[in-house]
Amino acid sequence: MPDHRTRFLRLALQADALRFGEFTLKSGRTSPYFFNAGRFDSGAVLATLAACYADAIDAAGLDFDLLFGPAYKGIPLATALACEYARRGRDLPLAYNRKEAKDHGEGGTLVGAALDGRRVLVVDDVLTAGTAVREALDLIRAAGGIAAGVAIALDRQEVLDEAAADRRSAAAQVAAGEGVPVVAIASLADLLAFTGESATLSAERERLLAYRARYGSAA
Ligand code: OMP
Repeated sequence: MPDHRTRFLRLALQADALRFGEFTLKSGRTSPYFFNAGRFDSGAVLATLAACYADAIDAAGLDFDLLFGPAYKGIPLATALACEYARRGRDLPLAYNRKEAKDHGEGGTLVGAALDGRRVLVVDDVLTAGTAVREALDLIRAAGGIAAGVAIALDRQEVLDEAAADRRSAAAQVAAGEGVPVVAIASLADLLAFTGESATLSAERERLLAYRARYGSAA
């Protein structure tokens, strides 16, 4: 397992951003695990996380020239990543959106650097069905930006419809449908490998395997 995956999963468990139990997802599915990026709630933790994003993005060789953080959880993630790239000698423009349009002051829903003509990388927390990421890509294109890719922390590797023949993951469907690469620091497969190496997480691993058997993608 590449180092950034292990570092990320350890950090997520330590920060309580990755929890085991019983959780209801946006899709209505009952999941034995949940990823809450809101728990990356200190400067040091965000800096460590941002280094994991940068390593995953660089390993994938993504080509982009602006970072975009979708409201709300993508905003600190993209911001921390911009700081990490600056630390590595690359000063990237940064933008994000508001959930509600502002009708006074500068107005609008977009904040930060102009997207027009730029190759934009979306930085978000987790992908299940891909709805949140698709919305961000639509926003970027509407503002004249060029969608260059999506970077997420965790790819849950789920199918859209458990009864359908299409066993591609939602992330693979976003990549194919939107024509952009989708890169994750880690995936459910990585979490399974990680729990497989831990003596204390064997019961959790069994529940993850059962969940994957029902909702997991083929790849
Ligand atoms: P999709 O829009 O279905 O890809 O799901 C992304 C959203 O799901 C996130 O922005 C969260 O609101 C939520 N979510 C998590 O934050 N963590 C999880 O582990 C799972 C979900 C989810 O509901 O699927």
